Amino acid sequence: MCLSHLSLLSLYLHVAMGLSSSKQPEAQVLLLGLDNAGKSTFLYKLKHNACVTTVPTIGFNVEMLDARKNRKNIALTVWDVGGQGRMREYWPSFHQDAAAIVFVVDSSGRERLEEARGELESTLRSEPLRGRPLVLLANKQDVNGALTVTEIMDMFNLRKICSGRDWFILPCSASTGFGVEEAFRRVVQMIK
Ligand code: G3D
Ligand code: MG
Repeated sequence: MCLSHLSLLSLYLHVAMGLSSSKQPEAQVLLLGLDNAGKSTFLYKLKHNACVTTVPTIGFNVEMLDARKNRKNIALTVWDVGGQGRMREYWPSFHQDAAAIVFVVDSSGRERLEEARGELESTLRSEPLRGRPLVLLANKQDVNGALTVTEIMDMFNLRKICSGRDWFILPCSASTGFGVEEAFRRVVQMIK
């Protein structure tokens, strides 16, 4: 998989969905995080307001969402790239055209937080993503004992690793829907 394939696929999706001639502003959003963080659940909750039974994403899911900003419609393409180890090497291919990053963390999985922190840090070091806004979702807040936003912010040293970009962290539960719309609003607000 390479960038040109992605651009072609994106173009194909726009044509297929009748958006190619709409002159509507467009933006691509990257949905990242470890496997099992809740990315696909978040995406389908947002898109269909439904709890869809997810299977580990092999490759990627992509959805188009309509948003409104400054009284204009924006067509958002959200790429949900598989988080499993072998897929992570493809993440950089998706960086080029991303207007914003949404990084999903499983707040109930303390044992993988360090791994998630490391992945976020290396994502933010990617040159094409320099200055791109980040929304960090502290997901699975419905689980007893889930880490709070403040705890994750401290553990990830977010203020430091996000210097030079707009960022926001917010609690959510992709499966119940708590925080999902708010997360989307934040993303739209931050897109330049
Ligand atoms: P991924 O796309 O990041 O790999 P998925 O993750 O969206 O496939 O979700 C992985 C598992 O976490 C799924 O459970 C899903 O239902 C669950 N999940 C996602 N978001 C939440 C949440 O906010 N709260 C809780 N409690 N669970 C969540 P299964 O059991 O299907 O593997
Ligand atoms: Mg998935």
